[in-house]
Order: sequence, then C-alpha cells, then structure tokens
Amino acid sequence: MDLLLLNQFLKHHDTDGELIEVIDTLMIACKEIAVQLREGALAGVLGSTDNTNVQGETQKKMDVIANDVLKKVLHTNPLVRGMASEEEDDPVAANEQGRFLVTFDPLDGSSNIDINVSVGTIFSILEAPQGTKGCEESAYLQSGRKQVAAGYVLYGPSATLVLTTGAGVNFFTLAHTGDFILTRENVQVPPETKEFAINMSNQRHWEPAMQRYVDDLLLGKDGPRGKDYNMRWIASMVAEVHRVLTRGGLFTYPWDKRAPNKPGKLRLMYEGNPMSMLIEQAGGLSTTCYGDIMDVEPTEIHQRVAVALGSRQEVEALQEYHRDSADGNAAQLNR
Ligand code: AHM
Ligand code: MG
Repeated sequence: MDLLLLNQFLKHHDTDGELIEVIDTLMIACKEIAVQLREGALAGVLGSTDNTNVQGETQKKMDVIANDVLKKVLHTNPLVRGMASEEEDDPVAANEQGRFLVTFDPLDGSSNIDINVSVGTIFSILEAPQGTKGCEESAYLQSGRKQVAAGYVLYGPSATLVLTTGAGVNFFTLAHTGDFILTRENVQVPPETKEFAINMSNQRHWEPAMQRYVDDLLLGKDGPRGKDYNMRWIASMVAEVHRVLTRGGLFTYPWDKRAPNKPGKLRLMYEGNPMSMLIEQAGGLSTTCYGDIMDVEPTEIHQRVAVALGSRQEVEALQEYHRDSADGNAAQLNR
C-alpha cells in the first residue's frame, strides 16, 4: 500500500495552501495532546482541577493542558487571527493579519479521561471577516455553512484525524513516525441503521416527540419501525460520531426540560457545527430536530444546540416524529 501523508493528500486535492498550513499547525498540537494522554497517570495528567469553566463544569487537568497546547501552538501560525475554545470565556486574539479563526473543544468527552476511554479534540476553521479582531466575539458568529474545514482527532486505541475541507471526509491515522497517514478515503455514512445512541437516563426529561421516537425504537420488530435496534452510549461525542461515520447509526443529545431555556447540552460553534459538516460531507444528516444545525445563525460563542445526526433515513424518521410539535419550547429554541 502506498502511504499518503496528510499534507500530500491535501496538496493532491488542490486544498488551499494556507488552509493546509493551519491544519498542519492544529495537528502539531493534537500530537502533543496524544502524547500526554498516552502517558496518562505516568505524566500526572489525570484527575480534576479546582476550576470551573464558563459552562460551569469542573475542568479536568487534561482539559486545561489540551487547551493550553492548542493556544500555544496556534499562536505561532501567522495565518491564525484568533481562536475560541470551550475552555475560554472569551475568544483569544492571535495574529492581527491572520486569515482564519479556529474554534475548538480541546478535549471532548473529558469525563472519560480518568477511566481510560476515548476522548477527542474537535475543531472548526472559519475565514476571519475583514476588519475584525481575533478577540471579537462577533467575528466568530458565522453559521456552520461558512466553515472552510472541520474535523476531530479521536484519541482511542489509535489516534485518528477525521477531516473535511468541503470535499468529502477522510480518515488519517497517526503513525509511530509522527505522521498522519491516509487510512480511509471518501467516507460515506450508510443511509440506514439499526443502531442509536442517546443518554437513556434522561428519557423522562425529553419532549414527547423524542420519547415517542425512542419508545418505538425499543419496540423493535414488534413496533412501527419493524426492526430490532441496538443501543450504544460512550459519553464522548467524538467517539459516537466516529462510530456513526464508520458503520452508520444515529447519535442524539436532545433538548430536555431540566434546562427548558437552553436549546440543548452540546455547543454549536465547536461541537454541533464541525460534526454536522463532517456528517453532511459523508452523506448523512444533522439536525436540531427542527432544522439543519449548520443553518442556525449563532448569537454567542458558547451557545448550545440540540443535536441529532447520522444515517440519513434514520434522521429523517426522527424529524418526522417532531413535525407535530413545532410550537414547543425545544422547537422555538432550535430553529
Ligand atoms: P464535554 O464537552 O464537556 O466533554 O461534554 C460533551 C459530552 C459529549 O462528548 C457527550 O456526548 C456528552 O457530553 C455526554 O453527556 P452525558 O454526561 O449526559 O453522558
Ligand atoms: Mg465537548
């Protein structure tokens, strides 16, 4: 097999040279994060800090380390005007003349770090609007359709970069040489599935449409869906999306009534949008249950969104259950 390095692959596909440079820079940071994660307890990086982030969540040591690594490395690239992170209250300016803005969740699924289960870095790249500063929130408030690239690095048994620059989705595996090597090209999400992922312990809090949908999945062959389903929940969006991209499925984190005035749990700018771009580029669908996630016009950098994504036919079926609840709170907040 001819080994194709990330950089060579992107050049062969006529990717914008400056965009390649930013992706390369991101991968320098992700390799450093992968090294720290692999050392785990040996490097003293497990456990929590005493801090909470802007979301009100306790930061894990690795959340802070991953965030610092990304910030430090992205600052060195003159093409990066600024960055916004799950772990930063406000956007951070980098290089004034930079062409791009980068948003990221430095370590998604970080509740899994201490139990040695997969986590990942999610990123999204936008063009910086003319005349804006990298520390200005308004510069980042662009819909998901405006992303020029999106992806994640899954730190699992192997470290895998999953990337789109708007021309399909490809997997690159981190080799012992430190190179990301193409291992799957033009990934397609199978249109049908028998697998779904949702945190079932929240069932009583969901809106009625979501409850009905999941009830029918659980009825299997005996219910209206006419087939038996299997369920998975890793509590790491990166790992769930990776499964969906690899073998199909539906992943959802819906609105729930414990926080009735929030659209959902996951964040739009560095979770919902990049994952939606990947899923759509692979032929799947990504929705709030009431509209495409990438059509949501953002109003703040840390805003939340309801997420349902995956195999096209399954996501369409889920949307169908929501058609008659268009007046509810979840619908109002997720349009
Ligand atoms: P995080 O960005 O703080 O790690 O939170 C996001 C995570 C997702 O990776 C995952 O899908 C979900 O939250 C897990 O939620 P739960 O704790 O309800 O299982
Ligand atoms: Mg996250």
